Amino acid sequence: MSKSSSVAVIGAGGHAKVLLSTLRALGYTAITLYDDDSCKWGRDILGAPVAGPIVEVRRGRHELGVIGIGDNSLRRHLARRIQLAWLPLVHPAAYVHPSVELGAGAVVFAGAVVQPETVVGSHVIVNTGATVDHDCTLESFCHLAPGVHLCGGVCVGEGALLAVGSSAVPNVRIGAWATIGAGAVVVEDLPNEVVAVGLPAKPR
Ligand code: JB2
Repeated sequence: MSKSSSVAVIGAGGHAKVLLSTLRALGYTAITLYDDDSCKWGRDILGAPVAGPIVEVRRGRHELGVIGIGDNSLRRHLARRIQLAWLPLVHPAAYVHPSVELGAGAVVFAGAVVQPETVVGSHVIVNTGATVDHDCTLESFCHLAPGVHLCGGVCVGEGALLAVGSSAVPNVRIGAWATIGAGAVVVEDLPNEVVAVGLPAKPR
């Protein structure tokens, strides 16, 4: 896809700002943001306009889109509701091995590393400086916050949130929609929807 393609960013908060910087680093110039907070309409973020509410994205006739909202369930809701060609994005200062499968709308930010034969699902966030070793599976809509580290063979379930600086030993599974607290270390499989904190990470 050409770097002159018109790109819609859904959301205009902090996550959208980092996405915007990633799009710019990749050379995209025609970027428009949409957000349901009316206070943001008509403003610009890092020089890109916030055109109006999310429902108006259809009018923009954008060729590509990316969801710039960190909340995992809201990202899933929007991905299901909006018809756009969702763009996977890798910041030029990230390393992603060529064998990695990247799903629609997945984003890998600056300083992140994704090693061979990992599978990254749709609308996943691999945030700043996170590392994912070989043969991991990141299911759709999960989010690895800045500085998360996963050893090889880890599976992160759909919609799970791994907070800043958390990590996982090899071959564990973190359940869907689980929340792993900041700095926690996962050393065994964790069930769906659990909230786990500490070292070793234990359900709360
Ligand atoms: O329920 C909602 C809703 N809640 C927030 N419906 C709709 N349609 N929009 C919603 N929003 C919009 O998402 C708000 O209007 C706001 O513009 C945006 C959220 O911005 P905020 O800066 O609060 O969060 P973020 O998602 O951009 O960033 C979070 O996630 C990132 C991954 C923050 O925690 C960041 O620090 C983090 N890096």
